[in-house]
Amino acid sequence: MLPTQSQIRTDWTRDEVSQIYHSPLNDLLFQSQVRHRETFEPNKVQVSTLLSIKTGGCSEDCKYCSQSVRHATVVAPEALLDVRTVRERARAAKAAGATRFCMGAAWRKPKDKDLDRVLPLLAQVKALGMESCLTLGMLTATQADRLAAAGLDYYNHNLDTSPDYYPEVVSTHTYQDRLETLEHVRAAGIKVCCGGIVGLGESAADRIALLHRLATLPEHPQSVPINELVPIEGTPLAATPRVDPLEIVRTIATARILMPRSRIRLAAGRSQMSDELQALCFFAGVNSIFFGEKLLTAPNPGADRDRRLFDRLGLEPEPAPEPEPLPTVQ
Ligand code: SAM
Ligand code: DTB
Ligand code: SF4
Repeated sequence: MLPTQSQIRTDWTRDEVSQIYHSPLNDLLFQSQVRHRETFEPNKVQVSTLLSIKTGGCSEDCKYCSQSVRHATVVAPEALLDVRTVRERARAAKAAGATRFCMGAAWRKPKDKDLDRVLPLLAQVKALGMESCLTLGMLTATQADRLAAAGLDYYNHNLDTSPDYYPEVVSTHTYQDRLETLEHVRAAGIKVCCGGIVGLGESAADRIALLHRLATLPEHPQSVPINELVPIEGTPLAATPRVDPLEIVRTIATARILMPRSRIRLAAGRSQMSDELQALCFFAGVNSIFFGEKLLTAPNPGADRDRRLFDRLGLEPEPAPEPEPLPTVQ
């Protein structure tokens, strides 16, 4: 029998978050594992696959990103993928065990006519009975409503770091812009996928401030991706020293305690992590990953390595949830 579930709180103080984050690691991991087991099956992991549907050429200057026009990286701009390619990639992802298909576009914000072209791609994913996720940049309220009406399950839009550190990493849009898009997505009734990056050169206080922001949104994001920076040649952060891996574990465990019913995804960076570090991340509260050779432009562990990892840890991919009916258009 599952233990009684703890209360969901969106009124955490920064001090409380800091105390949790800095507690002795054994205490932190014990607490996060207890929270985890209140809601989730401890050995089941949700599996998503990512596809970049529109790569590169982005006007924004996010210092970590391979797809910004401001950085000379190996990523060449590409046009939006066609319906057939997306259908094939989604089918292959489903056959490989993914239950959610996430499509990303390197836009600051989509134009309405961009959305006209994305909706048929979304329809392909829905037709396969997979959960859908999009990340297209900033959205207006009307655009979020359009995506909701089309049956989009999740929208990814990360806060990425603390409000104080954000301007050190991005200058072409603001934290407030990010918060407004999140508000539009939430108001439209789309599930929110929102997390951040560890290893941007931020301090522990910045990671704590990010976690505090996430856990005090009006509702906890249903999905919280924690990325480790994948250093990309040609970006300003290419030579950033690697963060202490235990800081990633602390970030995850704290997220699990603050947001006990949210899925926490170990997102970018698994290629550069040992199985042992990933094992600690699962123990700390991760129950979702990206599966497949590639993230958007950077490598991800291949299927073979992930099958071995799941075998070594006794983990199992979680079956797809029952699809929700499409909302009726009034
Ligand atoms: N353009 C949209 C946006 O910025 O929201 C969607 C795509 S963007 C690539 C999505 C997220 O990927 C970013 O917010 C960031 O968290 C993550 N990301 C991008 N490049 C990364 C890198 N090199 N290492 C780790 N995470 C990265
Ligand atoms: C998220 O938090 N991580 C994913 C997804 N949301 C869109 C993206 C990771 C990108 C990693 C770098 C790359 O592939 O270019
Ligand atoms: Fe553009 Fe998103 Fe990359 Fe920023 S993170 S440069 S907005 S694709």
